[in-house]
Amino acid sequence: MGLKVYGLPMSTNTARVIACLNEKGLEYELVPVDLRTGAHKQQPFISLNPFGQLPAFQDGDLTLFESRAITKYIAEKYKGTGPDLLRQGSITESAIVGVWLEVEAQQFGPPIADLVLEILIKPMLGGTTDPQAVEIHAEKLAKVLDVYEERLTKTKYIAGDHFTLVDLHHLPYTFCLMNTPKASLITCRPHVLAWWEDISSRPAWKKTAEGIKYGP
Ligand code: GS8
Repeated sequence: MGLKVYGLPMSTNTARVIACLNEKGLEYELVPVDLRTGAHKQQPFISLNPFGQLPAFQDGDLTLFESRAITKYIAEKYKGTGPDLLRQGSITESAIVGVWLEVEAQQFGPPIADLVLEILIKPMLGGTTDPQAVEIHAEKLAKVLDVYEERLTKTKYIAGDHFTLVDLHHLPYTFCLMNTPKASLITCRPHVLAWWEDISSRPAWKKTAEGIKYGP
């Protein structure tokens, strides 16, 4: 049985999983889940993810949800294929990957998700952006990016001198941010910008991004 991703290419969390599969050059089947009809809150999808959120993933009899746990599984199972995304050959390098995986999930993820929701998703769904909320989320994200700017003066990628799962996890939301006026949060920081240009020009991400379309 092959690999199955349940989700949508324009869902950031689904795109995180697709980006990982593309880095590893793996074949998979994308099973669309229609958010507009609420299919994610109903059977059969909630048997795959009881929280009713995209994505879910199947590898034979194994069912997973939470995009970051799914990518970690893929990176471990296919460690011999494509880039070494977890640096497991070295205890120290893999510990540093672990640190920055947490930073992406706990520090970077929440403000960028809130910002993208406010600026990009709300208007797409017919709502209105709250400019005050935008500034609050942008300020929180700026503080995280200041740490990244400093870090990237010392290392080429976030967890060291190699592209890892840490960088990959940043791709979907940063891609969304770059389609908004708040792209300036990235472009005004030279090391963050150089890092973004590097990681977003990887063929696996370009292929993933082709599926992401905004607007009607
Ligand atoms: C978040 C999933 C999520 O919010 C993960 O997989 O990383 N921590 C989880 N999914 C959104 C789609 S955007 O990618 C979703 O399903 N939203 C609809 C909802 O929450 O009802």
